[in-house]
Amino acid sequence: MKLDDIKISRAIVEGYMEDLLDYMEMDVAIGGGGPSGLTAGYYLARAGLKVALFERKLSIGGGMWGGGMMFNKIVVQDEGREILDEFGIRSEPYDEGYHVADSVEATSTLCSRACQAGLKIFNLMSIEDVMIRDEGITGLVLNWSSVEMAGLHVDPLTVRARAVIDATGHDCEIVKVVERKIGPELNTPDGRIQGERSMWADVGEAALIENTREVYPNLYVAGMASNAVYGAPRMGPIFGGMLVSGRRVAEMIIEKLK
Ligand code: 48F
Repeated sequence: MKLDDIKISRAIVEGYMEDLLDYMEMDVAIGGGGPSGLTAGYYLARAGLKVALFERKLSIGGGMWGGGMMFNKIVVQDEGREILDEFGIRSEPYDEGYHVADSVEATSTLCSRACQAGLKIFNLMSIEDVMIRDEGITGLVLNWSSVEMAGLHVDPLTVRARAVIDATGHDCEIVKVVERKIGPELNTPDGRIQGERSMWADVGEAALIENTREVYPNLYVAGMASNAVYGAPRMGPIFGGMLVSGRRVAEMIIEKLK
């Protein structure tokens, strides 16, 4: 077969533009492709919702690839193992209630299974703002990460969504934008971001599920962003809570939108 370079380029541009136009309007937009965002995307897509995830970096997976201090293993507790099993990610029991998985297998499988369930991932895009209307958050304001990195002054584009999930991790970037734009109106004790506390796996993991909530109309927090917004500890390389938080936020949104 003789290959035509222009045909290859045309296939990429046409395919991408088709996807981008298709996802100008969707049910759920997820910010951040770490374990909580990917898990949420998997369960939402499996429930038949139209859902896209926007990730700043080239690679998907957030803080899961590196395990703990670059030892590429993650630990989950029993509740997290259920979700690893659902994805077909292998784990080994360690001590009672602890399970160890290979972080590369875990991350790549989460990503692959979520895509195959119907989650659309746009990588290399950064969420720089949100659309705020009377009824709450109605969409995301996006730009290429390369524009952000180069410090170029280029205006962004918008996509509409019925619900948005902030799964941007420790920095809770979407909630931060909302706080900056509207002041102390968040669904937290004083309307503001409470800030992440120091590492304490036991307390952090327990608080995470409680903190996976709707923090402003149509804006939900999942994963580490939840603990950062609600003032709970970080938990280091135990990942069960991230997976359970992703599933929990999906259940909440499915219940609301369906
Ligand atoms: O940090 P991250 O993995 O978030 P998570 O799902 O999981 C946290 C754990 O990895 C770990 C932990 C476990 O105990 O504490 O840290 O809560 O993934 C967040 C992703 O969001 C992307 C970022 O590049 C990362 O891949 N991200 C952050 N801000 C933006 C963004 C933004 N403004 N636009 C797009 N992506």
